[in-house]
Amino acid sequence: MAQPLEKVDRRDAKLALAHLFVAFAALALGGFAGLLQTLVRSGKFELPAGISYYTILTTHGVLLGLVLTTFFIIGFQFAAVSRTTGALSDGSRRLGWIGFWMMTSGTACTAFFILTGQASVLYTFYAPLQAHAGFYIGLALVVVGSWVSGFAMFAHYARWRKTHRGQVSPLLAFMSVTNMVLWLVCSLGVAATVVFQLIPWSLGLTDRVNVLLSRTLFWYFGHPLVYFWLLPAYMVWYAVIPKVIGGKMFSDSLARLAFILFLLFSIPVGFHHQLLEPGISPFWKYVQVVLTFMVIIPSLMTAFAMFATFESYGRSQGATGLFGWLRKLPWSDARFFAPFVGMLFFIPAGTGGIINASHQLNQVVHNTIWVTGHFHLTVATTVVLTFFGASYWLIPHLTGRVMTKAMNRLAIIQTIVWAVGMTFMSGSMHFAGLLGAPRRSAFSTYGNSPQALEWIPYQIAQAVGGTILFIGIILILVIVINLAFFAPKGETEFPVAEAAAPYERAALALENWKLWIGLVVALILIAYTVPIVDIIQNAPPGSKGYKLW
Ligand code: HEM
Ligand SMILES: [Cu+2]
Repeated sequence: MAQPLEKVDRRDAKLALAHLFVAFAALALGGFAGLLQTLVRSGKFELPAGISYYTILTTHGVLLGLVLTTFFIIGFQFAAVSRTTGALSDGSRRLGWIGFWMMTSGTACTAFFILTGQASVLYTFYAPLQAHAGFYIGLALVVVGSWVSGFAMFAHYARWRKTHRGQVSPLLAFMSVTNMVLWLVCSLGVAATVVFQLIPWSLGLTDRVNVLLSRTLFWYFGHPLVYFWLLPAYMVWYAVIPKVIGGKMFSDSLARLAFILFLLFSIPVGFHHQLLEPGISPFWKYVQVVLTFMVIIPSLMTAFAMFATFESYGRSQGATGLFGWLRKLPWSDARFFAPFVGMLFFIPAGTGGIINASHQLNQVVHNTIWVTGHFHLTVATTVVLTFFGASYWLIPHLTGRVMTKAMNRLAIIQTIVWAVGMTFMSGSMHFAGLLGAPRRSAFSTYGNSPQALEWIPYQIAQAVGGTILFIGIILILVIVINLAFFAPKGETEFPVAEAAAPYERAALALENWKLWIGLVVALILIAYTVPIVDIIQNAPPGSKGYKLW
């Protein structure tokens, strides 16, 4: 007899779906802004009606970098937790909805001030650029709302552990909790600068702001932020993809260890974004760069585990030779194909990251559009394609529908369109950056100076890529709307892989949260205490706010 499918509770499904809808709405608006940016930067197009380039760029960065990611991740994790550890309690679900509405109203508030041109400070809102206080207040609501949702997940996980003493928790629940711990610890930094520095300053309660302190607190958050984006993609790779291809997970304990290493080494490293910032001693920059490079270990562990899963599956299907197993993979299944293409893009993306974090090479690429090229490979391709791939089973699972063959084919096309568009756009950003083209600049030709004219061919290629990508955005929206509202009714599986070997005892030790959180705090104190005391004690007079747009 067929086993009933293990499903996300219907009430939890609604909560998860609400998050996904906001995420895809952000993708629609933010994607359009992205298209406009590439057109402006080609030097062949100007924004109508006096709209500022920086308004558009702030919209794009906030909606895609902050809103799309956070909403998708929290929605996905609520579904993953409910699927693997059972329906949320009424209390946890209520917390989830409170978190959702706080984040949504915060987003609306922030978006209002951006779109009315009162907050063109870009998504990093670097002081001394000063936005309307409503921009920061909205952001604070988004962050605090995400904490409320995090507490809902923690409470649910704690309840599961109480009723399952001595058992190893399901992998997806463990990973979701790890990611929310990472998020909670790092977003304390951005909350501190927003609440204690930027809000009083933008309200006029204080006149001046300590610029270096606020940037340091921002990057204390900003680097782990990228791991907060990446870890849910890794959840899909480790715990879902092996099931999608019909194989088994290479090792459950290895996956858990990798997540713990990401938790340890993604926070005490923010200075690698401030390598060219005066006021931080080279010694502390060096310490944080060394810690940065530690993250290569869990990254290579992940790459190894994924390819081990693929190869063992292929060989179990009778593949021979060095690469024969490649032919056994389900290339025509979009649930596999989209995340797999994401993985491939992570190879150049990660390599670029090592370049950025190296002090000497950083001087070549710092603040050039190379950096923008880099994170369109990491977040806008690896992460986003994995999220798209997850949506192809998650949305129909939650709405009680099935993906048709036609939609699957469209999803394969979507993936190819995205890969081609991004190769053009991100590739030319990398090259133009090496030639010195700045990022975040409304100017393209700089009055036809010879140096700027060298960049124009790349910026035209960038616009070609951006246009192809925008087609990709339309395709994914068509698929998502179909899966949510129009696809045939039916049951879709939420795939969760089994480990190749039964649980190892090591997995239990990896749930020693006191130990891991203690280590996280210790590493943060080592990396940040002395420089932050120095930044506060030896601060120059603070800066007044500037509105340069
Ligand atoms: C249609 C697809 C997209 C296009 C055409 C596009 C285009 C661009 C361009 C041209 C810039 C740089 C502008 C400048 O520095 O002057 C940019 C910045 C950025 N993009 Fe995208 N992008 C797309 C999708 C995405 C996605 C999916 C994400 C995130 C998930 C993303 C995140 C960002 C961020 C965070 C910035 C930085 C904004 C800043 O520097 O303040 N983009 N994008
Ligand atoms: Cu970083």
